[in-house]
Amino acid sequence: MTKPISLSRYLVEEQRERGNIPAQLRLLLEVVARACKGISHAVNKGALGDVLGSAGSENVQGEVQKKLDIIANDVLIEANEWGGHLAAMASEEMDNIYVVPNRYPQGEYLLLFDPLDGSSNIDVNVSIGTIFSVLQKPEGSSAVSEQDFLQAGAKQVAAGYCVYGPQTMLVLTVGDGVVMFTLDREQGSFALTQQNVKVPEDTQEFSINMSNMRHWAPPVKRYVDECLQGQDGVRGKNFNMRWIASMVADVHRILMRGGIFMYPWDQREPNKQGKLRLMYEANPMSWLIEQAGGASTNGHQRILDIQPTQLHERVSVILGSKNEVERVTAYHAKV
Ligand code: P6P
Repeated sequence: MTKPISLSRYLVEEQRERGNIPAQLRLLLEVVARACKGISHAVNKGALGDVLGSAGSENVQGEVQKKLDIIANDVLIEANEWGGHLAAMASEEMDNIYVVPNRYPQGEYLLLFDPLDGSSNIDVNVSIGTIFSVLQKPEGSSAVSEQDFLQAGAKQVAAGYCVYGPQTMLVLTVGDGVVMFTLDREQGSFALTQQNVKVPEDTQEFSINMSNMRHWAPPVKRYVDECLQGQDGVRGKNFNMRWIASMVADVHRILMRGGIFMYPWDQREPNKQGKLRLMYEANPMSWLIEQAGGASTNGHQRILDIQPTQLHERVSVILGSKNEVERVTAYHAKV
């Protein structure tokens, strides 16, 4: 097998061939990748390091923060603030945006992240991950503000995640398809292991937290009921179900073999659009899925077209194999 190329070489050659990764964006992606290596190292310590358990604080979502949530957030802030490629950062773990301090030069990009998604899985050794999204600071805006972040997902210039599983893998798009890198711990760098990732348009695998069934809206209940009826029902085929309760792990599986992931609006908190956050979970994952030939809606519209009004706003998410997402979305249209 020929030696896989490194992330750095991939980014340089992409810029040379397609001109879609300017130097500052390449620096940003390499810094985020290096930060993810550091987070992977911390995650892998487990009980051998003082990294498990609760941090004794809550985030803006009102969720108890795990120690690793805080560690991962700090790693990303410290890795990115001095490079001159960013104007500001936003994180699930911070109420407000983090403006690059005056002691460092400000750049043209905005970085948003969920530093450690799937935290409830940390203490039980199940895959978790870092999700990130890159926007361009709007032209002409003087002092960077939260308003500058409120751009539709279609405006992203890069998006990706790092999944800390049996392998640590970095998955990335800059708008020219999806590529995957595997962390080579002997080299200490990410090696290109998959290009031109494609999500099959059909699937026999759905992913949803079934314990919420009684709270779902009718279109979601109809879709899942039909899957459960199997080959004797209207779908004429049997379905499998997976729910890892770690979006990064569920989305990675879908990128690798297809499937449909749903965290839909439900009646538990009717005033909330959903559980997942638009800016740093749904948008980056939706772009990756679309770049791999899949689809992603909130049941009514393409997620990447949603104009955000708040930094931490939530959204209903239905993403994955195109034909299945279109079916669920069509069921919503018939209500
Ligand atoms: P539930 C993790 O907390 C997360 O934000 C996603 O990664 C995951 O898909 C979802 O929440 C799991 O939610 O309600 O099944 O625990």
